[in-house]
This record gives sequence, C-alpha cells and structure tokens, in this order.
Amino acid sequence: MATENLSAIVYGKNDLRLENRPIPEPGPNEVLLRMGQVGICGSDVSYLTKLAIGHFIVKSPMVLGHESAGTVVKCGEKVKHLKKGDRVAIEPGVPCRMCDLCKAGRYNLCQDVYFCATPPDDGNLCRYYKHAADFCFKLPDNVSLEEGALCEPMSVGVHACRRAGVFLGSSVLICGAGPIGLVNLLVAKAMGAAKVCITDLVENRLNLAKELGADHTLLVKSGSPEELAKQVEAAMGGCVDITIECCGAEPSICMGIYATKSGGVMVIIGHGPAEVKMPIINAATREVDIRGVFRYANCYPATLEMIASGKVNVKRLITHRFKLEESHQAFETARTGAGGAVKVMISCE
Ligand code: NAD
Ligand code: 572
Ligand code: ZN
Repeated sequence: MATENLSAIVYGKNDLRLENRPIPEPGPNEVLLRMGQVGICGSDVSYLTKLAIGHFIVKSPMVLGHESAGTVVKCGEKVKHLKKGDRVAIEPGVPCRMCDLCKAGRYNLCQDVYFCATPPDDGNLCRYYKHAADFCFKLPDNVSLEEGALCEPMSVGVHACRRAGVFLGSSVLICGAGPIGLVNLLVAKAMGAAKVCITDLVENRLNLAKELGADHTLLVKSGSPEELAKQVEAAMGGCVDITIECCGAEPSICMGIYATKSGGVMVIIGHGPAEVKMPIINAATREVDIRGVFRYANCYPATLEMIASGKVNVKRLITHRFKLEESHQAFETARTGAGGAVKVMISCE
C-alpha cells in the first residue's frame, strides 16, 4: 500500500498547502478509506479565506473537506457491515452516541461531535482518511463516488424539507440559489412539492435553478422585503406553504416571513449575521412557525435511495472538476465563482 498521504491543509489566511501526512490506522470500529471525491463547500472556502466561521476559528493547521466519498481499504476488527473494496458516502459528523440528544435521534445537535473540517477537527481532502464505520454508507453499484460526496449537501436539503414538512402539493419558496438552495429545490420537488419559486441576486444561478425544475424564479436586486413578497405571491398564486431560507441575509429572512401563508412554516438554513432584525410579531400573529436547521440527522439512507433510484439527479450541480494536486485552482474557482461555478469537485484518486 502507499506510504504517502497528500492532504490539503489550511495553515493561515489564504495559505493552503499540499503536504504529506501519515496514513492513519483505523480503530476497532473504524475503516480506513482511500478518498475518492470531495466537494468544496462554502465553509471550506471561509476557513481558508477568513480562518473562521462565527466562533469556530482555525487555530492550528487543519485538513479541509467534508463533502466526500471513498473506498474501504482496511476495516477495524469489529466492523461487520463493510469490507475492503466497498465504496461509501462519508457522513462527516460523528456524535458521542451517548447524550440525550443522540439517544433521541437528534444527533446533529450533539455537543460532543467530531465534524470534518470544522476546527479543530481535520477533514478528508486527502488520499487516506479513517472514519467511524457506522457513519459510512455503502454506495450501490449505480451510484458514483461523486454522487456519494454530494450526499452531504443533499442531506442538508433532506433534513430541511423534513423539518419544513414538505408534502404532496406543497408550494415552496426557496431563498438563495447556491448549492444549498438548489439541493433543497431538487429534494422539495422529489418530496412532492407542486410549485417551487426560488430567489437570488445572481441571474446565472436562477438559470440553473430553472433547468433543475424551478417553476418560478425571482431576481431580488431591488425592492423592499414586502414588495418582493408580493411578487412571490403573484407568481405562486398566493402566499406559500413553506419558505426555505438558504442565504441568511436579513432582507431575505424578512421577505420569507411576509411570503409565507398564515399557519405556514419557514425553515432557516442560511447563516448571515448572528443577529437579525425581522418582523417576528407578524410571524407570531399569523402562526408562521420559524424553525432552525442544523446539518442533518438520519438523512443519508434516504438521500442515497433518492439518488440510486434516479428520483434526484444531484450530479447536475457539479460545474467544475479538479485533481487533489490542483486544489489551489479548485479553491480559487469556488471562491470567485469563476465560470459560473456552483459545485467544485476534487478527485483524490
Ligand atoms: P452560497 O453563498 O453559494 O449561496 C447563497 C446564495 O444566496 C448565493 O447564490 C447568493 O447570490 C444568494 N443571495 C445572497 N443574498 C441574497 C438575497 N438577499 N436574496 C436571495 N438570494 C441571495 O452558499 P450555499 O453553499 O448555497 O449555502 C447557503 C447558506 O447555507 C450559507 O449561509 C451556509 O453557511 C448555510 N449552510 C447552513 C447549513 C446548516 O446546517 N444550517 C448547512 C450548509 C450550509
Ligand atoms: O455541510 C455542513 C455545513 N454546515 C454549515 C455550513 C456549511 N456546511 N453550517 C453553517 C455554519 N455552522 S456553524 O454552527 N459552524 C461553523 C459549526 O456556524 C454549521 C452549519
Ligand atoms: Zn458543508
């Protein structure tokens, strides 16, 4: 087996280095993986360019990458459900499994979690990586490693649509047509949403959203939140049942409240400023439920089924492909959005 483990490591602001690290030894309940595909997430770009997201600060060198899939090369002695050669999607957050939240099935809220590429935890943009075997999901033969890596952002969409209660016939507004808004569009449609309207500030993102099945798009360059909500209402034939906020900007959150029908739900995925001024009394007096979304729990199996059955074609989000050795160009493409970049994928093989 190889002895080198080339890894993409953030050392400082805009200081990304490709460096060899030791190949880890899997513990009894872990598997060693040869990494296949790793998608670049906005959070990887933030850690590289700002060394921080909120209170999470890169204080020592950290391997980037958490949207990933690979192939099992070695199993710990207690691993039963996987074998050498199996290709897997890697769920990047491994919780403690013992606290009340873990036991209640809400392990995404566990305080004692290892989450790839959230400081201080290393990610898996590297050649070899070990992971808890029970957070690795075997890919069916017809699902590629790229699709395995896309299970991660897609699971955010599955969790959000579940939290929002998307159902047969729902009318849905999605704010923001980045990768997260787009996976929500695909998942909401697959869960039976009858009509989806999606917003963005950037025209080419809305064009992709149309190709992916959006019924209406709204360019939100100007207009107050109330005015924009009226435009959504006009396009959708009334206020929407559900709003899925995927950008975190204050005007977008306000618009989402106004556009949601009384008794409806707005879920907030996007993270902008820590404090936001919003018409909460408008929401309260109309019983618009506002729900948070934090990553996902128990979503990988359904996500994989949706991909394997062909009900969701998530591969269409990939706009650019690079090799691990080309990580600098890959991150520059993701950072600038050059060439209409949406999802940038890195091959580690
Ligand atoms: P992104 O930056 O690629 O996409 C955001 C999109 O929103 C962009 O296309 C941008 O043009 C658009 N936008 C900005 N202001 C807008 C406005 N006022 N109205 C409409 N659109 C607007 O990011 P992404 O990768 O798609 O992620 C979206 C958000 O979700 C980020 O804030 C990210 O941190 C967050 N996120 C949260 C979770 C979670 O668990 N809650 C998980 C993943 C991502
Ligand atoms: O795919 C997981 C993921 N989660 C994101 C962003 C991008 N990708 N979140 C937004 C930032 N938060 S956080 O709590 N944090 C830095 C840990 O502010 C996590 C969820
Ligand atoms: Zn992410």
